[in-house]
Amino acid sequence: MPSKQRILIAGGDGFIGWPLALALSDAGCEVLIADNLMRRDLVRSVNGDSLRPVAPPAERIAAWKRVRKDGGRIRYEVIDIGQASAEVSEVLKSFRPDTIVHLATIPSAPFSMKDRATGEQAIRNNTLCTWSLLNALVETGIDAPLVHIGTMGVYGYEVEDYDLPEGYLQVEIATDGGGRRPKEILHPMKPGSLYHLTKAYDQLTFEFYNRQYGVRVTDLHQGIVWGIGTPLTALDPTLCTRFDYDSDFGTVLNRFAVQAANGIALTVYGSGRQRRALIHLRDSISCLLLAIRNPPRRDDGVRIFNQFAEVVSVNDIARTVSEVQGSSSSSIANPRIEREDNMLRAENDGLKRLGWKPSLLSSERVAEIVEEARHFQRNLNPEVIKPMSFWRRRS
Ligand code: USQ
Repeated sequence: MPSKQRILIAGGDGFIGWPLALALSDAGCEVLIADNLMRRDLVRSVNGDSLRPVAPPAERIAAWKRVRKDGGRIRYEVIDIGQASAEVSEVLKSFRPDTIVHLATIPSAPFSMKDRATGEQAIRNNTLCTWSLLNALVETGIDAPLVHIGTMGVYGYEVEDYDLPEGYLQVEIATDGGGRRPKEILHPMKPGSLYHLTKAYDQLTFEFYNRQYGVRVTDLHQGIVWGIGTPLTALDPTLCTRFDYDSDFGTVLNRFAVQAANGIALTVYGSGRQRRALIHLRDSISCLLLAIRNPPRRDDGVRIFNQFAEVVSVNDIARTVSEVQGSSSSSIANPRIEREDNMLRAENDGLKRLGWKPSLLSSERVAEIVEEARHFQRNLNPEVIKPMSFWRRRS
């Protein structure tokens, strides 16, 4: 375990960042959350909000100290990482992290495709946050590995007749003189939204900083995260993480659970045959801990793992939710430009080799989400259930 490590979580106020902060603190690490609290405002800007109210950072940390009794060491600093690169270097110099976890991302594909302003905001924030953290590592000379959450969406959702590798593809190229030689290249990227495009850009940025400056990076290409908590967030109501269900910031399974709990027909986009990778929030945290605990060597290049437990279709998700809480589905004209008959196949052995045991979609876990959604029914805004962002150009 990375016990006693000093860990900077950029974006530690978010859906994954907060449970990760708890898990690291629980393991004896000193945690500094660096976050501009933007996620809270962004969700409100689309008239959404976490279904289950989320306490301000200071209250969450106070609750953790109460629960832990030994004063679990988490601090937070409000900082706009993408806009304040000089301050980021100062934070690194004073905190001297052993590891940086980079979650400072606007993570929503629909939000990034909503209009010009949100597209620009997603591109600016995501690319500059990545650059700012890498720049600070080089500028300060601090030799801390960086762990980043990327996305399975960088590969694109096509019909392939091979398993997507973990980041890199072995190819053979024709050389001068008619020979052939093997070469390892980043798997071609086919992002399906501006958000996913920023994650593709991140890959090149990591390669550059690793090759030029030896920065050690683990890029975790994560699938869709479902679930609403971990054993640690469940210790006290104030420790809960976000539960977004709106069509911009909620992801498909959690959204369906909220819809089912409220008697709303499940919003299956298009045919529902889209196949996607899934991972439960608890597993996402386990994988992050493993990546922190096992940093790459300097000469490993950028390490990429595919972080997902299983591949399912949107219809499979709707079926599982309906089994838990009888509900109908309404086929909604797909607001996205995406293949509805893709065939996702991908490797996910790297994290398993480090010891991860994936947990799969189960009625029990889905029932937990439905139950929580029912409990907070009074907070539902039905206006934000239907798609609010569209990929197609509108006149
Ligand atoms: N979908 C529906 N109905 C809904 C919402 C979504 O049918 O009400 C469909 C979408 O059309 C899509 C699939 O479900 O085919 C997944 O959509 P999503 O909104 O759950 O997830 P996505 O936009 O792909 O993005 C999410 C996270 C992102 C992460 C990504 C992993 O927001 O941060 O990177 O999942 S992945 O999908 O593997 O690229």
